[in-house]
Amino acid sequence: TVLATLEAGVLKLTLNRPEKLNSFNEEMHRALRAQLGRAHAEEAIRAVLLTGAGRGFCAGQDLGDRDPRKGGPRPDLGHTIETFYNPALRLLRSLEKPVICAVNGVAAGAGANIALACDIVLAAKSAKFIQAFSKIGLIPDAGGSWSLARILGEPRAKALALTAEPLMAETAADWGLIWKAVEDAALMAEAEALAARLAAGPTKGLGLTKRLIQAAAGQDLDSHLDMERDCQREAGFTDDYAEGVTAFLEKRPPAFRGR
Ligand code: LHQ
Repeated sequence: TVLATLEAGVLKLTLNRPEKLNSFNEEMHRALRAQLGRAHAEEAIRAVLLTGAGRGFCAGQDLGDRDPRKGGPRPDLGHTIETFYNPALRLLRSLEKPVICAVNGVAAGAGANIALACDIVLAAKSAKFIQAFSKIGLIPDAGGSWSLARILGEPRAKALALTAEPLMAETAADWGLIWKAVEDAALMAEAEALAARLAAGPTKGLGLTKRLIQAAAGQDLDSHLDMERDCQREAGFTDDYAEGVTAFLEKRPPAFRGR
């Protein structure tokens, strides 16, 4: 349910239940979590590229999995979130390597919010983001109520979440919700080139940069300046920093090794 390839430092993960628009069943949850765990553990992985198979990116939770018409007790959605979505979100955000998301088609519900949790989001111009939750009586999960409010502010966050109106990729980019909207036919090539470029980068420094930017909204400038000092100290001890400066002085491109 998740195709994984590792090439030149890029772990490419393709959500792969195209007949259900790559909505999450338990098997896909487990597969994604295993791959994200692997991205943390393996030094050879220096960037992650997340995308979807077929015409959609991801339609969120597979709603066929818990059909109320079948009767029985009401499902504990908090349990699903605690077991699957929250760990995946935490793994994505805490991974100190760039995560690129190529939103190849519709991203709905938790599928939209998993995309928004990635570091750099490219979307096909035909793709749309739908906070579908309110249509079925739920709240935006997978970090959505947090990221929408933070990125867009309350007016747009509330309107998107309360109405579930689709947001086209170009508007999402205009609003700063994603990095850019690209022509459908160019999406994968552009996303792969970006992932390859970042995978050849100074991984430790990129990871520390991600850590800092994510921490910014949660602390005051004074604390943040201390954190920058500590992170820069750590970056300054890396082989890649020595290589970066050496390459600059020798007027040649750097050969970073990710440590
Ligand atoms: C699907 C799904 C889907 C199953 C398309 N499930 N089959 C929820 C509960 C539990 C725990 C915690 O978290 C959550 C978080 C959530 O994610 S809640 C939100 C769940 N997602 C949605 O409500 C979105 C439902 N899907 C849609 O509204 C539409 O499918 C969209 C707008 C995504 C795409 O529309 P279309 O392009 O018109 O495609 P379609 O609706 O015809 O879908 C194609 C097939 O995929 C179809 O199956 P079929 O057998 O009829 O061809 C759909 O039933 C299936 N599918 N999403 N979430």
